[in-house]
Amino acid sequence: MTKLTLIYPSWPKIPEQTEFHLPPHGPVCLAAAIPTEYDVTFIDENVDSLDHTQPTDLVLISMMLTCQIPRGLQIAALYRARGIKVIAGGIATMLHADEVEAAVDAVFLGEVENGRLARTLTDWQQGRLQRRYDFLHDHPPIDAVGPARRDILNRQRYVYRGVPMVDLAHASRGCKFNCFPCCTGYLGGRTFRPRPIARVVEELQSIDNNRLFLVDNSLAQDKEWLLELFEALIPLKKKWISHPILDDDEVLAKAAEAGCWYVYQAIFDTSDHIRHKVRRLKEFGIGVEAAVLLGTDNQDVDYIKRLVDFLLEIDVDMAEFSILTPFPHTPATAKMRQEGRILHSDWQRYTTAEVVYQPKQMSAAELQEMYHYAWEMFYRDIPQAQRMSRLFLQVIDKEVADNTYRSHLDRESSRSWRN
Ligand code: B12
Ligand code: SF4
Repeated sequence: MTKLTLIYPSWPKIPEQTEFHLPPHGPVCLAAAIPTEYDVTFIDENVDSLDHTQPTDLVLISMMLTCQIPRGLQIAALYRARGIKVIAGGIATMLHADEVEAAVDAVFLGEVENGRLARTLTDWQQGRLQRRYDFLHDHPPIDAVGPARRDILNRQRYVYRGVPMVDLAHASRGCKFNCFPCCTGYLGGRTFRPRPIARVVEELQSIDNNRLFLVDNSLAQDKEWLLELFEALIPLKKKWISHPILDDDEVLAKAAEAGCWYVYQAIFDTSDHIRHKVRRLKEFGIGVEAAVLLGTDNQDVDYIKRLVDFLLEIDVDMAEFSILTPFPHTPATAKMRQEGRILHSDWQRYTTAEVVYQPKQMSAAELQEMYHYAWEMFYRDIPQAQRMSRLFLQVIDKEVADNTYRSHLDRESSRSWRN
């Protein structure tokens, strides 16, 4: 049997964030499109060590983040030195296509479904692998997206304090918005592409994990579809996390009923609009993890101090601070490049924990200092681990209420989380 090694390179973690590892989603979706005659070994270098001397016929490297690129290219060089061909794909490959193409045998840009990856593998087997497979602006039909192949994951590796991590899944692709720091418009296109709800339900039902992360770009794109999706999720009794959900009472109520546990909510100002949004989410029993971008052109040192006070005042459950980073193919980067404000392209340092551009109303050093200030101030009185435990307790309480709590999976029982 032809042996494929699929590798997810390690990336530098954000030092301020509690370190945990989620099962990668790109690789399991990609694996679902590999024909069954191939034997697939998956290595997530974030949780497993890679032995590049093991026998393999072909290497596939999946890269999601810009800061994963340097390590991904190092791995490619190790295999190519042995004469083994390397194909790279995934979000970061799409964003850094030329650079990656120069370091591997082929780049695959875009989504693999509808036989596209199978045809690429056939090209390789027949000795006519092309340098570039470009499907970036040619998305496969959305109903070609099948259930991900989660069986390739080494499950025991994705555990935090004895508790299995959430499983990742998605119900749609594309995003109709075009927010300035974001590259999803370039990647998945600006058309909302919802998967057929029956197929999503079928996939989620088959996942042997009650806790999920729906990684859809935005659950704020189509009210009717959302209501239908959430209605269909109710009988599954899954508990899930997501990116922002449409700010609409009917939708939020249905999301809560469908098991929404908490959302990553972008918080960019101290307005009443945000205050009400957070209050309403909480009223519906949905937790809030604030995703806070620091360093936008309207912010100065005082603004960031006020923002942190505001987060504490409106009582979000968790906060994740990121420094605005000029990732390729975002509107923000186009503007910064034009203004000559990008300091360097050392991708390893593009983690969002480090300032890599010249802010407008602060020095780079001041912004870096304010980033540390934000993490420290927000978690000063209630540390991160304690806030995270509270969120876990919320899901445990929801599960106990609807008889889905599986205490044997949480090796540290709910009692230990409460202590
Ligand atoms: C899930 C996710 C995460 C998860 C990742 C979990 C994990 N273990 O993998 C978590 C929450 C950890 C995460 C963290 C971060 N993320 Co994130 N994340 C995403 C998200 C929402 C979805 C990615 C995904 O799974 N897509 C769905 C899969 C199916 O698509 P895919 O990967 O493209 O795979 C398809 C194809 O590309 C192809 N494919 C994939 N691999 C390969 C390989 C080969 C060989 C081939 C042929 C094909 C192929 O097959 C798949 C099916 O068609 C994206 C946004 C988005 N929607 O893409 C942001 C995104 C990737 N994240 C981003 C960012 C900025 C971050 C953070 C830095 C944010 C922060 N400050 O915290 C952190 C990382 C911090 C750190 N250094 O520790 C940016 C990337 C920017 C960049 N250039 O680096 C994105 C694009 C979001 C954005 N709005 O800009 N993230
Ligand atoms: S930030 Fe979210 S809503 Fe905005 S374009 Fe990116 S994925 Fe879409």
